[in-house]
Amino acid sequence: MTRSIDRSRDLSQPLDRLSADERMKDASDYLRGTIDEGLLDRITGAMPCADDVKLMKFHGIYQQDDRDLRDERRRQKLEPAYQFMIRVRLPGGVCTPAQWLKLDELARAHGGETLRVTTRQTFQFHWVLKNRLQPVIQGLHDALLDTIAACGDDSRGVMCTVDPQASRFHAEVAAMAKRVSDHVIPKTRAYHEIWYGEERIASSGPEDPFYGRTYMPRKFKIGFALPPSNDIDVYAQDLGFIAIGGPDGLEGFNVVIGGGMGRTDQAPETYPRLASLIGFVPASQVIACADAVMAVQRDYGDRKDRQRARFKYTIDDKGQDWIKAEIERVMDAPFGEPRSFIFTSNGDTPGWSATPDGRQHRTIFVENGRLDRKLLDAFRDLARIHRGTFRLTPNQNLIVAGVKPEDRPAIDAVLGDHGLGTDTFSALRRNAIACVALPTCGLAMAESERYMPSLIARIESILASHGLSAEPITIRMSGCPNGCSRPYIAEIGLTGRAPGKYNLYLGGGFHGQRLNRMVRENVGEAAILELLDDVIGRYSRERKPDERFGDFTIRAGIVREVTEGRFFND
Ligand code: SRM
Ligand code: SF4
Repeated sequence: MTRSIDRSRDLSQPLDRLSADERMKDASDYLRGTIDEGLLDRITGAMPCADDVKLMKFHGIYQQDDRDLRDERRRQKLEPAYQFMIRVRLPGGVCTPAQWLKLDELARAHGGETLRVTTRQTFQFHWVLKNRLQPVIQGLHDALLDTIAACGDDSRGVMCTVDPQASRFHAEVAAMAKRVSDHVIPKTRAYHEIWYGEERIASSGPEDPFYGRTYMPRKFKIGFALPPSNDIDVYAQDLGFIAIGGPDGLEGFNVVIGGGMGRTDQAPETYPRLASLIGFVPASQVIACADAVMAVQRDYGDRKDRQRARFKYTIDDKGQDWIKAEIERVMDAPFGEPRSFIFTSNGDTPGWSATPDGRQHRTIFVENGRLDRKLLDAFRDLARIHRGTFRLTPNQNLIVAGVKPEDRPAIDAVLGDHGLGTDTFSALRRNAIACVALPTCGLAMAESERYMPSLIARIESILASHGLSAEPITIRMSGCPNGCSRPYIAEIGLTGRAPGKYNLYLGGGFHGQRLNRMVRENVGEAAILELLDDVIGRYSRERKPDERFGDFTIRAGIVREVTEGRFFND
């Protein structure tokens, strides 16, 4: 019997046996809750109803407070300095100059004069006050942008390899990523009613036929990679498609399932996992495949324990062979044999590059994706003259894409005027990612974005002292174990444990193909630098030609290779 793609059946278990979040979703009237009432409450800067705070995530909005001010405000008996983060839905990270100018205008007016490029190729506004939420979302709507399903238990922003020179199939694959993104977003009209003020239309059937009333058990992430670039870190996706081309064009995709980074310290039942390769689908079957994979996770994912509700745990609990067979049954087609492919890097290459169609692209390094006032000014000037698109990279950088050769001098002139004409950053810094963390992230245990630049400067000195200044090494920092910078696949990974304290990991693969392993737990900067000095020194003396740092740490016996796709901290 073929299972239905639509969620026509009720949950097999009574709701009262499921987690509180499941009951909250079920009672939300397809993500409406009482958000509209809460927005009108002017007594507090927060949403008065806790369930609405959770529901707003499905609308791409997070309630936060300024953690730098928490203690002081508590002392003054004031409520926390509430503000909101808004995440835009931007499949494949593509935006037009007109959209850029709108984003810039909204960030200056309502978002603390800053924008953040995220590790999943989109923009985040921070510092938005409750009464400014509707103006921002309506402003985005004017620029044909929205924030639907940028967060929440649904399919998040769909990623796509950004480097347009990587493959002649880039346009086809980017269009596919957009199609999948449009296909998998929730269909409820709640967003339109709450944020655009549209009237509720009576619906004859379920408002969200695929998701049903309780949506996914947890967030679900999809990405498209174009070898040889693995910039999207396809093995960190719940569902990854690896594009395979042939002599006649794009043939289809290898499919990987069950990637994920999040773990909880001291909870060994949670772990990062690399996605497993399960087969090949022709390009014509991508939507059906995405539907089937999501339907299997929707129906079998853990809805009692949110800590184990991600797809990676469903796969490990049910068994990969069983999951694959179930996907094939829902898809009504078997997977083909995986095709061969090679990844060489998961980073970006700053500077100009050319594509076969005669266009040029300028990749600009943006440290940790933070667009401050200075960078906003520069990109506003670029957006005023640029006739192509902007691309946001999964490494938090920006590409001025599709520049005609005759327009290049004007782009160079603007970059020069803003001090962005030359790329002077070290290879280490260019291959670094840090998550947002403090002061906005409510889950941060330690600094990340604000601390990483100074730590890198110290590691740069170590590399220089060992004659390795030009060595590209991937380094990623997260302010907590959730791993928003995908630290568990970096050659050097750091995750926050407490203020100034981090777990240190070594041994990840240079192009995101291998998990790393913890080598120091809960240590400060001095211990981190001492170990890195020792290991980098050995790397300089003992490395084989072209041997990557992560590979070296394994060959030299500094860390044991993680071979099972999971992470172990022993
Ligand atoms: Fe993330 C939660 C920021 C990519 C794993 N993430 C959060 C929240 C919303 C904190 C919260 O729940 O209150 C952070 C908001 C901070 C702030 O102030 O902005 C946050 N995550 C980010 C971003 C902005 C980091 C960045 O510096 O760019 C990234 C936004 C991506 C986007 O545009 O959609 C971001 N988060 C990721 C990634 C990387 C990826 O998806 O490729 C991961 C690891 C992959 C994965 O999902 O396994 C990731 N974020 C998490 C988790 C752990 C999930 C888990 O399975 O355990 C959480 C916590 C949670 O969901 O409970 C989380
Ligand atoms: Fe916040 Fe942790 Fe994600 Fe960093 S890794 S943004 S601290 S949830």
